[in-house]
Amino acid sequence: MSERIANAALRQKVMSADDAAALINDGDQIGFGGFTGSGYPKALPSALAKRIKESHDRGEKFTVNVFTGASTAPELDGALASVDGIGWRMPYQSDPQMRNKINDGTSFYTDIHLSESGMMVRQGFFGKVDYAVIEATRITEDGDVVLTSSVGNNAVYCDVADKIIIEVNSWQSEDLEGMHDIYGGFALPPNRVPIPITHPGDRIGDKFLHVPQNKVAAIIETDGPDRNTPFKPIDDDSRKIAGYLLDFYDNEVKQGRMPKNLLPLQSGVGNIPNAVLDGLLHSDLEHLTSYTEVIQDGMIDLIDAGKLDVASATAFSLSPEYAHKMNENAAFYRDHIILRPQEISNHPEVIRRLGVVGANGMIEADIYGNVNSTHVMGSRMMNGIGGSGDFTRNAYISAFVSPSTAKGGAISAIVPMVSHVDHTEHDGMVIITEQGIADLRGLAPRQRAPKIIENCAHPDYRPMLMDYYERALRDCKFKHTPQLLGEAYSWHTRFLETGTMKES
Ligand code: 0RQ
Repeated sequence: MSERIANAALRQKVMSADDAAALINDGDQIGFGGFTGSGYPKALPSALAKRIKESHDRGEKFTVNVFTGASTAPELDGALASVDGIGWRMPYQSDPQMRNKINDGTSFYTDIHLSESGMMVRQGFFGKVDYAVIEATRITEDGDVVLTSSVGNNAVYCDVADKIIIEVNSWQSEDLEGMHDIYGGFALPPNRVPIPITHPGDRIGDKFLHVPQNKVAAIIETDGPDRNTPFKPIDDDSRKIAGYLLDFYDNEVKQGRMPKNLLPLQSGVGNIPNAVLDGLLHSDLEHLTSYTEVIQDGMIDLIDAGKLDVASATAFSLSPEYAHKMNENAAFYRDHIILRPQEISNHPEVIRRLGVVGANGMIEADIYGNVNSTHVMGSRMMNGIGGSGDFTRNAYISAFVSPSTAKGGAISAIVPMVSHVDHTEHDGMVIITEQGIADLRGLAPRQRAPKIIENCAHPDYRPMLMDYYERALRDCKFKHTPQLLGEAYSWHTRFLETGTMKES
């Protein structure tokens, strides 16, 4: 048995994943660890999926409700979704199987702000949580848990669940001990107190997660890696978008609106944020900080180059090469990285106080600056809102970044009216595509539309958008936000009918 379980009483609870899965029943609500493919339990979900499949083969009903931090991996979302085992799911996912089950109507999905997911569980809106299933790199002699590559909602689920199952994963570095900062000061109103973070590097909690030993129902030993996906090489459009964003930051510094080392940075994951981090690496900026959700490869490069002093997040989202590097050098990186509960990494109060500078991806924006991050053609769920709303509403500067077209040019990312709204025109401040940048701060709707169309839309769609806007301005009775309601979604319906938003 692994010496990573130092507590004698908890060592008695070690069992196989199949035996632990046998504890779980139809209808149970399970709070799983895991955030962007890091620190999720690797063995229990597959064993549970097997049990669910066997039940279904016998003609019995068996589904569970799945709570997580954010997206997980094929071994969790994929395994359970592929056997139709998930009745309901929250708060964020990005797994292809899970996405299909949401979109074909098999599973319910409640897509909520990541900062609010734990809070709502504490408030009891989702009912009783039966099991918390989390991943640890080590259990101390006192029975405290050293978490792994994500913190997510682990603390909430362990606080509220009836029973706890812990996977102790020997693939994860034991040197992660000291990287986590588990804040336990949450209370429900009217007893809330200020969260005492005034700098991204502040530590306000404990390095261990304390779990009540009497709730621990099983411990499973594992040794599998996180779902680490390699990053695609940075493409030209991403480089252009990153260039516009960095020039914009540079100008903010020149205007005296940001200090020379910028403000704490937040970025989504993907090609464009990666290009931004690469741009920062090749800039002469120093003493950068980050207050974000996920640590990605580019941030590790910035730490290595001595340009990023500290990064605060709730999880890693690293390529296999960088995950290996983290495992080898966690003792060094823990001086520069803090992993916090997502209730804190994404907390509006802290984001607003620190003046975080955010940049997130989008599916589409409309000519007035409303943004859709989640639904393709208004109905098909892509991933979820994730933390984009937490940051966008509260950041000092909120940018949305996207190529100006999708699906080989058949879809314009700038449309007359977004087919679903995640971020209203009141929240986003800057829109950037490879065509250019529209700084919308302080602009009224009629001042925004020409700017977004001229600066951000693809030339193939620019005349169509301008034509729509000019006719809306002429024919709409009310001139504040002119729309032609009978036509506003014609771009989406044309795509659904003909396969392109372009007019024939
Ligand atoms: O589809 O995979 O089939 O090729 O959407 O698009 O351009 O690769 O961009 O990976 O950055 O994702 C908004 C989904 C963008 C993401 C979204 C299709 C496109 C492609 C992916 P394929 P790209 P990205 C921090 C904050 C919400 C969560 C968030 C997201 C696929 O950024 O999930 O921000 N955001 N979290 O073809 C139809 C359009 C489209 C479109 C793109 N207009 N119509 N399809 N696509 N635009 C991070 C966390 O919270 C963890």
